[in-house]
Amino acid sequence: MSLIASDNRRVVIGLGKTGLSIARYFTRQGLSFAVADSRDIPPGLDQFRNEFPQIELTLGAFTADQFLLATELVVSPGISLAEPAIAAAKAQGVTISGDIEWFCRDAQAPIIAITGSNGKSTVTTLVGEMAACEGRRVAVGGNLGTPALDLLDDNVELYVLELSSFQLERCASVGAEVATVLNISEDHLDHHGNLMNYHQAKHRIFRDCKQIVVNRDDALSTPLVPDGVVKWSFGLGRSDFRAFGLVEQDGEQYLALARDVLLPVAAMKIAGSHNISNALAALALGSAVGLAMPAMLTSLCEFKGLEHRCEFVAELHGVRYYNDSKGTNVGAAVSALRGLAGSGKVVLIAGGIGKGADFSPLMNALPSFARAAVFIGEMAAPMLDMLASRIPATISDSMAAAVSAASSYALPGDVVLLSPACASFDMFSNYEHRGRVFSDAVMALVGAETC
Ligand code: UMA
Ligand code: ADP
Repeated sequence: MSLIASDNRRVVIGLGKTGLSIARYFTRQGLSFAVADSRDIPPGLDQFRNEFPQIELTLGAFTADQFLLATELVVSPGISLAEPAIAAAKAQGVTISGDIEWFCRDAQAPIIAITGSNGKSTVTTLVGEMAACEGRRVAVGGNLGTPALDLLDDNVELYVLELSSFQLERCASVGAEVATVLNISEDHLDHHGNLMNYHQAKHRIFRDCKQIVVNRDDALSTPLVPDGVVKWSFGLGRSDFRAFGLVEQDGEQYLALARDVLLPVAAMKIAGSHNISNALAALALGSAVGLAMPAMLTSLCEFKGLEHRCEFVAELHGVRYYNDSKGTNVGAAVSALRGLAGSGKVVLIAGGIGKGADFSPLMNALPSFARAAVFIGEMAAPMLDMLASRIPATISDSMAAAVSAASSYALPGDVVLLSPACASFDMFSNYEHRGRVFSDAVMALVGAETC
């Protein structure tokens, strides 16, 4: 039996931030729709009932034939397309789309589209700040912050969108002015099944784009595109034509484009080689839409980085504590580990929900960069096993205990780094919550030791 009335055959699935933004958009467009969410009490329920009292809403577990009479399912990113009720409808020819598809069809200004396994939020924010610094009317959002459809506005001159693999897999064509896959390393394999599917979902960002930005240090970031598509690149090697890179002069490293030396790396506040990559990627994206170099360089010098991304928390007894709670996959944790290991060593706090990842790159990196490791959450015991005593390690059952254990391993000059390589939902409501609990535990330690 279908719960969808015959004049209501477009169904918005999911009532989180995305579902609400789609409902608002369809209402503005005068399009009829119904809404379904598999939860009994989804997060946007009260807001939805207030804003859309007339719209049909179905709550609770999806049933196999629920969507068979629909013409289109507009599916939120958090819901798998393999969900049996959705897969059954798709097999019957029901169109599947998502918010980004609708956004891209309607957006009147150029779109800078950004995806990748890591660095998306940093680069998206940076490009947005560069455009604002130049005085462009820019709208920034997508997977980061405001859902894309809530950004649509005729006054906007430039859209900067962070896009996730979930959003891209349900978008037929982005049509961006410039698109990039910043890098690819394993993530969300519990959802995509394998790296190939994840890679394919990410590369949909290049569909119908006019220009691309590729990472010379990551072959998986390069798409096959027609000859007419303009190609920019970034990488930590030498610069070249339309290729941002690094040059060394008098022992100092500089960001550069072709033969132009642009900015000493030391002038930026964000640290680590992964952030140099992010800065070069942002310069390439900004250049592709004609942002002026002085405005871009001013923004680069001013940008302090985002919360929960290699964020400095405090120093105690010569040990610096960093919150990288957004390091939610193995690639991110490895780059944070490399980036923050200076003259001392790192004591790493990691663990949580593993998302089906292969942890061997992290385990292999630990002996070179880390003095010790403290594991937490669901992955704690498996990670301890995988480490196989290559460095000292222990398991803690709370963040406070993990911080205390890490501080007892650390020596002056070391860094204690929370970069979990995992999702947070086993112990925390989200990565921000995990980061705050870590920072609070560090500050409590500082308070106790300095009283
Ligand atoms: N859910 C159900 N049943 C439903 C609908 C959703 O159980 O019927 C569950 C999902 O399984 C998921 C949760 O609800 O666990 C949220 O899913 P959603 O699609 O309703 O999420 P939104 O509130 O719409 O937020 C989404 C993005 N969330 C996800 O992709 C999981 C947000 O990215 C994004 O900011 C927002 O749209 C606006 O575009 C968050 C995220 O974690 C920050 N993204 C992942 C990441 O960055 O790694 C991809
Ligand atoms: P995303 O939005 O893709 O999750 P963020 O900019 O929020 O990316 O950064 C998340 C984490 O990924 C950071 O805390 C850091 O550990 C790591 N990271 C950031 N930029 C890069 C990069 N270019 N390469 C590898 N890891 C990175």
